[in-house]
Amino acid sequence: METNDEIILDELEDNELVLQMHDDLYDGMKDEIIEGVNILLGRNWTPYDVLTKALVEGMRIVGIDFRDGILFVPEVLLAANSMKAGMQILKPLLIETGAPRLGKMVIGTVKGDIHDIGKNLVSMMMEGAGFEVIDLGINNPVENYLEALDKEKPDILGMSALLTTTMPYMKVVIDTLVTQGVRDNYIILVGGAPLNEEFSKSIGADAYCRDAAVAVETASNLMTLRHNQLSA
Ligand code: B1M
Repeated sequence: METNDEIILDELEDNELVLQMHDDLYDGMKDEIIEGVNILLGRNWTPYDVLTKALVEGMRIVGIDFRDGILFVPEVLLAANSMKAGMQILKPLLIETGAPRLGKMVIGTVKGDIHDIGKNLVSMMMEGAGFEVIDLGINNPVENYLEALDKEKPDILGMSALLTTTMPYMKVVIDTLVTQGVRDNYIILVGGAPLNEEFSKSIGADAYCRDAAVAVETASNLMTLRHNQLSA
């Protein structure tokens, strides 16, 4: 069997290179992911296409084998680190649109949950679309959200959860805002693989965002609606 050392990434056709990058992500080969990202960018791929077709798709495959007990936490961590290294290269490119500020968002992964790749992607895409983003990181208790909302006065609160055990915590945050009488000051967007529209409605969020692109679209639409309501 051919070993990875013998593969020269730069000599591969685009589609072969993307498949090889899925393998490299799976194997947690950070340097190869960095090289692959740079090659695709050098071939005039858009940063968004590199992100979605090479990295996000690769991580989707990792997720399937993690679920099925083929991959374990240490291996998935290596894959996640490789993905982050690729995202680091893409981040400034996705952000450098020079778009005017559309609004401000505070975002964080909820208490008990340390998954942050999806949230980071949402932050990057929102910044790229012209939003100012305050990222609270992972494992946020309700106090962190309250403090940030008070300090930053954002238009949007975004919450991320990747576990069925942590997604109910989003309701804890929203209920606290309701109790304090400030719920309606914010557009509340939620996302993460185990969520859906129905869950989002049931906890009193404004919208569920399936992915980062939907998050940007939804945030933009709801901001426009808000401006129109305020100026009516
Ligand atoms: Co975790 N893990 N994990 N994990 N992990 C999942 C989520 C899991 C589905 C894997 C599986 O079984 N197939 C499963 C959850 C099962 C469940 O609850 N139903 C799981 C498990 C069980 C666990 C542990 C419990 C494993 C263990 O310890 N035995 C443990 C929990 C740790 C904890 O949080 N307390 C754990 C740990 C880890 C690692 C640390 C190894 C690592 C995280 C590294 C990191 O994030 N820095 C990890 C990873 C990488 C995954 C998978 C493989 C990949 C997640 C990911 O990054 N996807 C994941 C499997 C999967 O989801 N398919 C899995 C790529 C990312 C781009 O997509 O995060 O969905 P995603 O984000 C999308 C959208 O969801 C949306 O937009 C993003 C971009 O398009 N979105 C938002 C997300 N947040 C949003 C917020 C918004 C809007 C949109 O706000 C406005």
